[in-house]
Amino acid sequence: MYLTFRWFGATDPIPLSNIRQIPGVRGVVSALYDLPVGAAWPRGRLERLATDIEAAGLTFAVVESIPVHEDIKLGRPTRDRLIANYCDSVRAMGELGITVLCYNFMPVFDWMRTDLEMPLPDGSTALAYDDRALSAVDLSRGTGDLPGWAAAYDARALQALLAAYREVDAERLWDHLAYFLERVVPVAAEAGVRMALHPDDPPWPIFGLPRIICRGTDLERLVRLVDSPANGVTFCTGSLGALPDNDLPAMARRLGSQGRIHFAHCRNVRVTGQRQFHETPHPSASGGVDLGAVLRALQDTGFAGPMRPDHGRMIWGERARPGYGLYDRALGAMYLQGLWEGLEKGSHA
Ligand SMILES: [Mn+2]
Repeated sequence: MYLTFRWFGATDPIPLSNIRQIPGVRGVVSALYDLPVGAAWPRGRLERLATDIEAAGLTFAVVESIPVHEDIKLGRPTRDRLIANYCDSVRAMGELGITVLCYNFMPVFDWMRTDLEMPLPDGSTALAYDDRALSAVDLSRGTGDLPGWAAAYDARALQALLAAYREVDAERLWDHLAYFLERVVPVAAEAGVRMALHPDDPPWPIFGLPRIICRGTDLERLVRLVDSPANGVTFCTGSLGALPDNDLPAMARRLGSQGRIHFAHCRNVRVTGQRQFHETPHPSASGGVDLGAVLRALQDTGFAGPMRPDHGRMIWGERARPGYGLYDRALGAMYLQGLWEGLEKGSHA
């Protein structure tokens, strides 16, 4: 593996020069954030972003993400034009040598939390989710009461979208995912880009919307939809780890041995009840995910792709985008590479 770090582009308050100073971090995970969903990404824009990253002594390793337009997930007739745009963006990535694309297929909302600043006993704060708190949110007034989503949709647009999804159950969503991948994966393979589907976060349906990438069996089904090495997953330990039934090391071993893990997101969570969890520091001892066992599985299956520390807490008084401060993610980067080195050296002892 090689270590990467997410950076939100020129508007990110964390400069690339700071990321460059985290030992071991070689790659940057970024995207074009100001384009409308569904637009083809101009190659020149992507190239300028790559140039900025390279000027800082880093490489543009992963695009996270090119968002999938809701019309594709809904299977609307407009999807063919939108998929053609998506393929253009993938080709642009390939031409610039950016080889991994992290994306997701969650209806309407991707990540969801009910508290962005849950205090932990050590005085830090972390992102948290409680299904009971989520069911108390009234979406008839739009997304104003949803932490992190306040400006996403007005009430009318949201209600129209939710109504459209009443026709789309989980199996229909699988059909739409297959339709999308059958068209995009061959283009990605040709372009030298590996598609890495991010699991649903949290891994269960919310607001009656289907979520289909939640368990090991879902990931296996996904990679079989289009049987190509370019059709793989982002192995996100925090998303998958919110379901106690998920045996993460076993899942990593199975998918890794098929060569279908193209990107690893590593973080830890503590499950505190039924569909209730909060994020924790990265080390295994801090939460419910055995990162040591996951990294060993990745190492045993020869994982050579990018890995990044996923969400961090807010520590040392930092104010930043929820989950994406510098300090705790930098600690995570140090933990992950120490763990990796220890496993590597231990296995050669
Ligand atoms: Mn993740």
